[in-house]
Amino acid sequence: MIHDIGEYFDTALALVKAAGNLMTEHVSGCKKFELKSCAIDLVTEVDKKVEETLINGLSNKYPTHKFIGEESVAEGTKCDFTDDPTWIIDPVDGTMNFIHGFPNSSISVGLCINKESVLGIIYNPMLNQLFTAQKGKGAFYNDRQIHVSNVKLLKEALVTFEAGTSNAEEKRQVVFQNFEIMVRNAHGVRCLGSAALNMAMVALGGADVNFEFGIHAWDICAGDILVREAGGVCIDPAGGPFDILSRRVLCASTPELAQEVASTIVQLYPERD
Ligand code: LIP
Repeated sequence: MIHDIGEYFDTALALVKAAGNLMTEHVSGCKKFELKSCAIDLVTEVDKKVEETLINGLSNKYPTHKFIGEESVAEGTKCDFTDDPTWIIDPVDGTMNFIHGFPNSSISVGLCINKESVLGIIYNPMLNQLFTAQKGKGAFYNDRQIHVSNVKLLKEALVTFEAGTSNAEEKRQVVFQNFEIMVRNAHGVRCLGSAALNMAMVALGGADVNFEFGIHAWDICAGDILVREAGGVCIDPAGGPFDILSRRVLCASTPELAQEVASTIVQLYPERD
């Protein structure tokens, strides 16, 4: 079957932009939320509404396509990843930020065909930041083409990573150890509070490397193609090939930097998606 990626992209972009209005109604934060797996893993009605809007809009137009959405999986839908066209959706990536009114959260939508991401959209409506990529067509920030930096050494790199949404002791220890390693060895460290926006910053060249353990496919699907189309690399944090279901990601401006970080950090292997 021939897939019109450009047409899929246009449809998804229109839906994502419209869904962004559901978020901007809460620029000062969204104080009503529920807990999911633990006290720092959160969901709001807006997360659910954005996901429903995107899945309804896309499935009406493409009834044979499949979906993996953060909130549907949280509510018990199986995370079924096949060769079929599969939309992977994080309706609000950075829910903690969204709740507090810290304007770093995004709608992150990727489409995989034959298990490879072919388009990605990361939209932060709070700051009007739109990052997009389609396979073979480059990566864009608000319609301007973007490229990763040329940084090859950790000591010259601005690094982003996160404490994440699990407060399990083993995870916490690894975060603390890697924080110390990065503060000692990198040029600078930042935490944006949105895995998708962290990856978008690598694509933009504003940051040079990002890694995280415990993320899910919906946090990184769009970011993966965005970084690659911007000329960067996306790998497993131990240095091997990227695996979208592994709950592990490392993306960087150059392969040299990616491998240096992979060999420097303490590893964690969460249960797969
Ligand atoms: C979260 C990100 C956070 C990251 C977590 C998770 P959610 O997404 O915002 O930055 O550390 O691993 O990906 O739960 O807000 O969609």
